[in-house]
Amino acid sequence: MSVAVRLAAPTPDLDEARRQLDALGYCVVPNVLSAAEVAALKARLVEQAEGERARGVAFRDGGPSQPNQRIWMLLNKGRVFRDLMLHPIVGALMGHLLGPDFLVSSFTANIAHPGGEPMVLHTDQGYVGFWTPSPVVANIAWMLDDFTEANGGTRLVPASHLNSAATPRSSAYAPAEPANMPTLEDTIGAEGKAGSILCFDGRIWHGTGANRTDEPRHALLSYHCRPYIRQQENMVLGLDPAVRAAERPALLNRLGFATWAGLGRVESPRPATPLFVSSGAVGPLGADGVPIDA
Ligand SMILES: O=C(O)CCC(=O)C(=O)O
Repeated sequence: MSVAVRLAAPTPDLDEARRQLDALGYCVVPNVLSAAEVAALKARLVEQAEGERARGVAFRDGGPSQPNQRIWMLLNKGRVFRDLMLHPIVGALMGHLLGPDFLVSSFTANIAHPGGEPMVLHTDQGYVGFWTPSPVVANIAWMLDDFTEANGGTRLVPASHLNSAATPRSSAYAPAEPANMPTLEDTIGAEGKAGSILCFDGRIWHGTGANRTDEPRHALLSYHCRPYIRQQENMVLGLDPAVRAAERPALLNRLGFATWAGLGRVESPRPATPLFVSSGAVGPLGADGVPIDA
């Protein structure tokens, strides 16, 4: 790295964490999860990952030998994951970056196994196609193992969220001009103990690090967006109907089942309740109000 960079020291002080997010684009907050919570999340994740491999539906990446495993749509894969999306830290940090009505865009896991190669550097809102003065998406990486430089702790380019020159210039998911793109040499490895979170602004350049140890690095990735941005996981199509029927309104609202400024509605823009999971779409009617084929 050619110039000295300021690093975000892990902090339990959420005001300081928010200042670091603004100035550097990321922060690490320790002790967000207890050892028991980490153990429960990790046990469910490891079991699910094994199950997806056994069933032949595992998604692998992390280089040509594809050692890493991604687990998608965690919202369908255990109450322990759904509960996490209502953890107070989510509101405290996502609310700061994205406003109070942010949504869960996707909730996934990345198990970075030994031999995993660094992920291509990217920003999580590259598809927007222009730099935005505030983030429209943001991420929390929930550390279920210690994150270290050696085991693939997420690599970030500090303060790159403020670098409008390194923004993709097309509306597709395209890289920035090569001259402006950061390289791995510009990155630092985020470190923290299991139970910490790494929170980062959607404009910051980052990617999974290489895992040069003998142990896998387990992380949950909750990706959040402003309420007018399309979610990465399609909750309407993808959320198990049994989960939707049983879940708490607070969670369903955060998954996008409430209208926002008239968006996401079915029929009236003024639903009678804040939560508007409509099963009452109005079909073709004759002038007398009786359903017709049309
Ligand atoms: O696994 C990580 O450390 C980060 C993953 C990431 O950057 C991504 O999925 O876009």
